[in-house]
Amino acid sequence: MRGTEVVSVRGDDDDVFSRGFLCPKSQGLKQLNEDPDRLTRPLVRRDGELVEASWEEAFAEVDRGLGAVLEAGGRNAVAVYLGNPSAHSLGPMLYGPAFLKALGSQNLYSASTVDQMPKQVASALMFGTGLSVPVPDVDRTDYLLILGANPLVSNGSLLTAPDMRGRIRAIQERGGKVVVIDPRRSRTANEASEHHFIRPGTDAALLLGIANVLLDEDLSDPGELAEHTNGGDGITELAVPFSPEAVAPLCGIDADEIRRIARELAGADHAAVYGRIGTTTQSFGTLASWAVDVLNYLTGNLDREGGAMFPLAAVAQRNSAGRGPTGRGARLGRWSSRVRGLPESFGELPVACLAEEITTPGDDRVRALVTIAGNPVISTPDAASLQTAVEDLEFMVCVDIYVNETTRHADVILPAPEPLAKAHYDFALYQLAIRSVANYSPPVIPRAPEQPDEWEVVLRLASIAAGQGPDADLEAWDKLVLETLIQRDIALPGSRIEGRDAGELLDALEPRRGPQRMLDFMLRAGPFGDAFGADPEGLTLDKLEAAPHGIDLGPMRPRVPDVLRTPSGKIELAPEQIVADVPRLRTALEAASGNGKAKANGIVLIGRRQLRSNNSWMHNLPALVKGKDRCTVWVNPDDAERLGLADGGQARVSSSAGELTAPVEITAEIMPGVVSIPHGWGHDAPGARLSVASEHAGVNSNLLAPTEVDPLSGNAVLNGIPVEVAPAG
Ligand SMILES: Nc1nc2c(c(=O)[nH]1)N[C@H]1C(S)=C(S)[C@@H](COP(=O)(O)OP(=O)(O)OC[C@H]3O[C@@H](n4cnc5c(=O)[nH]c(N)nc54)[C@H](O)[C@@H]3O)O[C@H]1N2
Ligand SMILES: Nc1nc2c(c(=O)[nH]1)N[C@H]1C(S)=C(S)[C@@H](COP(=O)(O)OP(=O)(O)OC[C@H]3O[C@@H](n4cnc5c(=O)[nH]c(N)nc54)[C@H](O)[C@@H]3O)O[C@H]1N2
Ligand SMILES: [Mo]
Repeated sequence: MRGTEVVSVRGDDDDVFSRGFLCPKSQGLKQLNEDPDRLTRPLVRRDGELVEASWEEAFAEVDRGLGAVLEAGGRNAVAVYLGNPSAHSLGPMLYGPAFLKALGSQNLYSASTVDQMPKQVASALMFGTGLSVPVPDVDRTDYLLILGANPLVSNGSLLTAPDMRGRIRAIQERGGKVVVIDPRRSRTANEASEHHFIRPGTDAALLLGIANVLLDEDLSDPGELAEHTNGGDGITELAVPFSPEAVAPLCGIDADEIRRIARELAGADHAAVYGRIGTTTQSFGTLASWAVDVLNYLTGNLDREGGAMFPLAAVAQRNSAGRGPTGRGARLGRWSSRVRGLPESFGELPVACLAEEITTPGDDRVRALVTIAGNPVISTPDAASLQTAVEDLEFMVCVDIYVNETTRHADVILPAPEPLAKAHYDFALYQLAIRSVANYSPPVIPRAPEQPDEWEVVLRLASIAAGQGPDADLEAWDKLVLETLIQRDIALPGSRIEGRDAGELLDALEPRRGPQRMLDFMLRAGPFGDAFGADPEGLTLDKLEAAPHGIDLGPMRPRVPDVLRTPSGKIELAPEQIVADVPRLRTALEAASGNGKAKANGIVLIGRRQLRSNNSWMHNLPALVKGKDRCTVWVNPDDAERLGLADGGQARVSSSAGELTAPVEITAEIMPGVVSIPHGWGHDAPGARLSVASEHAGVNSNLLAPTEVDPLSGNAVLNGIPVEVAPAG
């Protein structure tokens, strides 16, 4: 920093967790700070144009627009979409729930249903909460089986572990093995000991094939965990039809290889199976997510050092709140989407339903949309339909930093401060981290003049949704949100502040306000906290502020049974809902048997997450888009020849949802029968204000994604989409 100018962005070598490792995207932060397209003043639509307005005018307009829709159509007429950055920003994380509660709409959507919802549903059914996700203990394992993840590019997801390249090399250096299952030879696959192409969407069958071998050859040994588990016997029966010979034609992996992988997995001293977005954004997402942990269990590696373990976070973790092992369990299917009748998960509906909820007439039809840090027009399926649908809305308000493909349709855009101007503590990532870590970063630069903090924007929206108008008493709202949290915690049996006096705790948090006060409370009441005096050595925000490189709280430790929150107090290895979906997988298996060849001729589409992209929104930063255009269709040489495609030529790719044209790259890194297009592109929309991104527009791959979902979780099927590919032009 020089004054308020950002000079450079560097890693912190003394950081207790990252040790200075930085993702290349971090270099974008400086350019984001300088980006003239980044919004610093609200925009309001006047005579069809988005023009600058004061904050007061903007909130008055939101009050008018949302108020009118609420009055005419009721609560469900307003839908909300929470995008990915909102899960990593204190304002929406801490105050978003107050806004949603004030609004009271069942039409809540988020990026979760184009991402990890299947893992959350499987985890909730098996372990009791949606974020009870076992994480591979990569620093102590000897065998890591990775399916559908590319942590060398993504930096690890549902697995917070900086520098996965170094950690993967370390496994191999200590004599261990890393095996990658992916329809593409990814960077991670290149670093691995072994890589197998897999036909997209077939991971659940492969995993059950491995389970079949473990059980058939008597290699399964869950050890002491069996005492804490229901349904273990049921697995044997479920796995019977999935012999390696039966699943091989579907998955495209030889039966002998499947047997060998199963034996090596069982034979390793410490092994972990890890599945990520390739295993969730597919038709059998929940089954695959479940089967990953069935294997961790069968091999005796669940909740064991070097296996797949439950992290313990310093704040906000449901599975360390109160007392285990019994709990309320999964909260799923309490209501359904109006048009297709798809079930809710953890309070939200599948975003694949959003367009039809806007366009289909009837009571409770969505007439207004609030987006917070999301670009659903690019990032969610059947993009063309959603695009048309949002044009049809009566009112739309976006909390965002750009006029992009989604926000260009807004009536009001409320800018958020840039990341460097916000305090940061990553609630979500720490719940999935291979070590318990706490690190708080205060804002490093001041906010733009008059720019409220993001939590203040969210609370004003809450006040408007509650019918209290735009001039909310933020101090009172802030206190109310905090008090609700405190009351819940002191009433919770087994909580570290059970029975304490709320007033006394509030006083102890003085003079902080806003997210800092909330965070201080959560740290202190959390598992490592000072419990407001009970453990003076424990964490407080003061302590974190005095430790700018973070505080390391140790490696993962076994947590069963206390971590469980299922009604039975046991691990549910064969939850009823999941077992009921296995026949659908058997049908796919039977369809592939015998005519595997015919099936393999059909081309399917997968995505390709890129190192210098962050889903759809970092393409306006010159450092991250320079070089040759990256939005290309990858085609295997055999397919290219058969289809008459030339490297550098154009291909027309079409699916049941739509079609697009993009340049071809021929490469043996993609499996025959599979093509790959990265998501997050398509920045040539009229009215968007993305001067750099529009020069590297690319195409939106989600024009091809149909609104099909994994039935258990409502997650969109973004991988394994049947397509036709032909030369264009
Ligand atoms: N085909 C296909 N589609 C995919 C995926 C895929 O693999 N394949 N991946 C999916 C996944 S995993 C995800 S998470 C989603 C992501 O989809 P979304 O959650 O919709 O996220 P983005 O498209 O990245 O858009 C983020 C928005 O937030 C804004 N923004 C950035 N920082 C801030 C901030 O601090 N505050 C506010 N208020 N706004 C901010 C940006 O300008 C942008 O408009 O995409 C999904 N879509
Ligand atoms: N640089 C960068 N980092 C990011 C992001 C980004 O956009 N850019 N996005 C962030 C977000 S929001 C998320 S959710 C995470 C995601 O993190 P990861 O899950 O690691 O994401 P991907 O790199 O997309 O890896 C998914 C892999 O699955 C493969 N795959 C596709 N279909 C199948 C299938 O059916 N079976 C199997 N076995 N594999 C399949 C793909 O080829 C790909 O290699 O990354 C985060 N980190
Ligand atoms: Mo994501």
